[in-house]
Amino acid sequence: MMLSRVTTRLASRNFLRLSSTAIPKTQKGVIFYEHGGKLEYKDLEVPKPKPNEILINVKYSGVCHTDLHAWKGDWPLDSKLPLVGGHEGAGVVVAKGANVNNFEIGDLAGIKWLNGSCMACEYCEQGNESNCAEADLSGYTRDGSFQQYATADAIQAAQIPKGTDLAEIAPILCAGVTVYKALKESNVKPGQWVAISGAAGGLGSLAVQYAKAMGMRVLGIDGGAEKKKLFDSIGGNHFIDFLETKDLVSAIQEATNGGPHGVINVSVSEKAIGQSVEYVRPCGTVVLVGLPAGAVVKSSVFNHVLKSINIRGSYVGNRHDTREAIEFFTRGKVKSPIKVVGLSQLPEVYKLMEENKIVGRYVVDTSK
Ligand code: 8ID
Ligand code: ZN
Ligand code: ZN
Repeated sequence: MMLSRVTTRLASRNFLRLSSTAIPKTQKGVIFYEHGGKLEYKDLEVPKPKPNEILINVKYSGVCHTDLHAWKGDWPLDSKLPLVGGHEGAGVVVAKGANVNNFEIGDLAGIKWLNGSCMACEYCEQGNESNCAEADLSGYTRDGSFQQYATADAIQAAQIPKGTDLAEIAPILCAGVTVYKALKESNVKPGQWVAISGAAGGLGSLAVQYAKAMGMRVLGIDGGAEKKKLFDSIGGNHFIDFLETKDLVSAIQEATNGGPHGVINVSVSEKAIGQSVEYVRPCGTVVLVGLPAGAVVKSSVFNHVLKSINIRGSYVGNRHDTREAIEFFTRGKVKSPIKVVGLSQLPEVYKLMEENKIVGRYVVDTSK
């Protein structure tokens, strides 16, 4: 009697807990087989969650510039191939592994860049999970959210409150969390100036809003009338068009009465990063977020010392940053400036991104 009970329990642990709606065997997704190769919209196998994972029926996924880097393969970090990209996926939990206790079938959940980590090293212990050597990255070291069904480590998956608009929250899962963390790292206080370089892109347009919600005055730098229009509409204080401004450093220092107290670099431009080191206010902080391929940041030692500036890198955010970034969104303090297109149109979005023509964030609807 006892033995059969134990056997039954063990046997049931090996089964996934499934949703009432049937999970198909195949699904639509976008996959590429080599870097820069064809982005194929096709039928893919539905992945199975491991004991510590949930299976999410992804409804919407944001398209981050990181996805473009992953496809091009222009970073010194190996990705898996073939690869399904995407790491801003929002959807519904449809199955879970036997060890998952923090999600139920039917809950809303989000796929982030950091899909999982060892949770045992010194970085994980301190809440710096993205710096873990074992970090497992959605849409990079494992297949991501550009498919209708994707798996996520239940510990790292984002908890999304019931009733949330899944298309609008999608960009918060990477862009929102990343800029929120970067703004905290900048140490800019309420009433002080922060400059957002790349202010009308996916990360930038959220950075402007988080900064406002945190009480900062925001100077935005980007190029073109459409970008200025978006910046003004989301509450930015002063816009500098880098395509039209001759002496950018002086213009920014003048507009902020001596330079911004902090700079968030979210452009994909080595030149812009170099300029930020020059225009930042004495004792201010330059935060590096954007990752232009092969870029190096140069800072004159004399300038660096006499102005006593800080230059620091900021890499996504941890679970707590995620929770807080989602709360800002849920409370209506930040809105996602999104354009929704079908998943099958992903190659066109990549093209626009490459030409720097994206204003705000594109989100793909996985049903189309
Ligand atoms: O954790 C991280 N550090 C992290 C997380 C997520 C994304 C880093 N990223 C990186 C991406 O890999 C990418 O390199 O941040 C960068 C920006 O991602 P994004 O916001 O998704 O890219 P976007 O929507 O294309 O926006 C870039 C903006 O920069 C502007 C463009 O016009 C665009 O609006 N820009 C460029 I390119 N050159 C500029 C310049 N010289 C510029 N703006 C001002 N000055
Ligand atoms: Zn991203
Ligand atoms: Zn670790």
